[in-house]
Amino acid sequence: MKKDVKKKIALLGDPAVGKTSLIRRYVIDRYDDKYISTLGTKVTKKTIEFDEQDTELTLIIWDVLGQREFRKIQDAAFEGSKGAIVVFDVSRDETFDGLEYWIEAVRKIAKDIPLIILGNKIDLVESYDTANAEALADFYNTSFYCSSAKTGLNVETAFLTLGKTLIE
Ligand code: G3D
Ligand code: MG
Repeated sequence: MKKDVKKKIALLGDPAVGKTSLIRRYVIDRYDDKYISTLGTKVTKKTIEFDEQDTELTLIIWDVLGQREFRKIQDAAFEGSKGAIVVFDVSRDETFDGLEYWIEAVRKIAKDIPLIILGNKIDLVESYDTANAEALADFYNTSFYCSSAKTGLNVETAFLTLGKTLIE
């Protein structure tokens, strides 16, 4: 019989890095420029079939509000999370500096859960030096991808990679 697995994951990162857009791109395969700010946290579900593992994985995706002053709401979102996608915006360096805050915050609550680091909005820059992001990913023992919610680049890859880790 097929295994039915449900896992909660969280998307986090500074405001406007593209968390909500990435979820929307992944779940309904659409990108919308006219986007309404996320209020609090929002939860979306997406089911992935892993035929080889004979497993159906339902990701319960928490869209975590990016303002750091909402720490209590964030902690509630991290509670019980089995994985996280940590997002920054490659066109705004200050959002890269924010990664450490987010990773430490999620690790404090959800401990050593697997993480994926995404440098989003890669469509906005002509070139991007990934050295720092790769070093950070190494430090936290995780993977780093450049992504675009706009073009869809690496969006599915990020969720699938995390999902696969969660059923292993
Ligand atoms: P957040 O949920 O992290 O706060 P949003 O971020 O998903 O709301 O995105 C913030 C803004 O960045 C939105 O623009 C959105 O359209 C844009 N955006 C998100 N991802 C990408 C991307 O990959 N490429 C580009 N070019 N833009 C992106 P607005 O104008 O609505 O503020
Ligand atoms: Mg949002």
